Amino acid sequence: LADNALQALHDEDYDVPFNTQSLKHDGLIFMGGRASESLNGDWNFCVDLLDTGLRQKWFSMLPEAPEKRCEPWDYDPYMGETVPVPSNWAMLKDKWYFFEGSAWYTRTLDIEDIDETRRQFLHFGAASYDCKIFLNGEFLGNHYGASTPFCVELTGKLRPGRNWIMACVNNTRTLDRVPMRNTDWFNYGGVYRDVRYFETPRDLIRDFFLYLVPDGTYSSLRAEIATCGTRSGVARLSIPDLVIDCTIPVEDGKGSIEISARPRLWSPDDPMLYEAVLSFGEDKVADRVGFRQIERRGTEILLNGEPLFLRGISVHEDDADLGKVTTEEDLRRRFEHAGELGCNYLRLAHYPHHERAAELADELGFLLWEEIPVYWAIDFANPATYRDAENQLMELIKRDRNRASVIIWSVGNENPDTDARLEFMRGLAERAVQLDPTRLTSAACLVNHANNCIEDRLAEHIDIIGLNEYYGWYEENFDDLAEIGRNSDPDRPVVISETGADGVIGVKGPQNGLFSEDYMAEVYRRQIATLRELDYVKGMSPWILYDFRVERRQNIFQNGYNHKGLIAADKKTKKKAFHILADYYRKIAADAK
Ligand code: GCB
Repeated sequence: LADNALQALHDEDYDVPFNTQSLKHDGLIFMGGRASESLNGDWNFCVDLLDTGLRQKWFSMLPEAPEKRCEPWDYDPYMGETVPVPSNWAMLKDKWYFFEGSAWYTRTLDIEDIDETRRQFLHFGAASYDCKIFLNGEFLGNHYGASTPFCVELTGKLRPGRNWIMACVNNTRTLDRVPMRNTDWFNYGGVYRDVRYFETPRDLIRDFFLYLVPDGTYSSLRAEIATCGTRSGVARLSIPDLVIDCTIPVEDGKGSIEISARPRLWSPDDPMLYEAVLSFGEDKVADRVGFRQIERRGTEILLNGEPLFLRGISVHEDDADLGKVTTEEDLRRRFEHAGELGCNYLRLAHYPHHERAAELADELGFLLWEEIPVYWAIDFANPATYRDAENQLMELIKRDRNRASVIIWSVGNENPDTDARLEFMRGLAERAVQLDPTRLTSAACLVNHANNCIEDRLAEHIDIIGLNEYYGWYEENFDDLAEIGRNSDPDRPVVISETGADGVIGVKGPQNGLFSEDYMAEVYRRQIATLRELDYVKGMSPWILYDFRVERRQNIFQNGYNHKGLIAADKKTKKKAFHILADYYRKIAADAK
């Protein structure tokens, strides 16, 4: 990574500069199926609202038995309360439900024989929002961003036998973060994805990007690799089912090759994946990769040269009981419900979801929109905020760019059209294309309400104009939607990235029906009737598959939930609007055949 991930903030509070040191792991994000030891399970835990731990240096306390200590202390990192990792603390105890601040996680890492010829790392799937890592009292670095993975290198720092890992995780909403202070999803803190320990040879593969060359001929693959350690050498790539076994020269830590091949193309109807194995010296990684081409031409979106309509649904990743902890079962249920709706596409809003989501979409045949949390207002003029956003984008892309299912990188959602925002988000869109020429870019853009038309200066810098519109809900006058449709003449595809209404199961709602299931169903009917007439609309992902928890919604119908789900928070009960959308999607799919 990425000095980008490390921000110089509030250091003056402490005599150790916790935010300015680098996580020294040579940019390792791509894991490629490496063997690892799980460090999930019980970790010692303590919330620390006042950041006493950083001031008193709790991380440097020795794990002595209390009876041997001769100075008073405020916390026992090595004993006392434990929590499971992965978890979100809000879901564990009532007293932690609204806690925002620092919390300390501690556990042992026992390694009898340290192999000095190898490198040792920790891998965190995600920790929200920033995470300072300590090993045996030494500060190793700080990762920013609540939803992307990171590694911490331990090489040369481990001692034989017992070691102590501490993580100080902080989910305070601040002005410089991405997202900033105001969101419409719950601020779940904690280490909520897997933590793993793994070793590599000294010379290792840190990046592997394999794709169909997007030139319309479907006849060659390109592999780009990055290594660290010995600067030059030869890597070997094999894709047995395509009878490919070739070498890639590596110089200055980089190598690439183009290979003639005509793979069976990946699509939702035929989600074909090929096993690819890459080795370099003693290091070896593997991945299952699909090959496909996604492009836009005029207002069309084409998959493997064929016009495509995105029959989608937006999803958050939180589950009622576990917060943002994602299980295989949750993911499979999400895709199953999307399948019942007739979807070929999901918008994974508003932040990077668990990496298994895209792996499963690859296997099951769903297209995905992936997004970083450049959400509503953030501090667009702050260079540190940009570095944080760019780093989250980079980590997401490096994690998922071998996933054929992912067709869109979204660089933001509903951001005010200011000069600073334009600069910021244009920069992100350009960065996405630089890191990955095989996908489209998008963002949820704006309507100009004065002229009633789609108008956003960002639109010319992205491939697909995402549009969140809530006619029938936040915008009362439904006829405006049809007028916007008539007044707009976009030169590229529009995808309705959100639309919807709150509907509470069993509630009749106030007089005009707001918050009732029937009113919600009516909004869906009218939305579909209007949108189906707009030929530049090439897809939609209404808001949202499930009702979800959020702090800001507290009226008597909401009770801490956003009720725009087509399915209630129990993840079972389907609302009327579910069936209306399912009928529409079935019809579109039938018409396309
Ligand atoms: C939006 C946001 C989404 C909200 C939704 C709503 O435009 O993008 O995060 O949850 O509206 O329900 O208001």
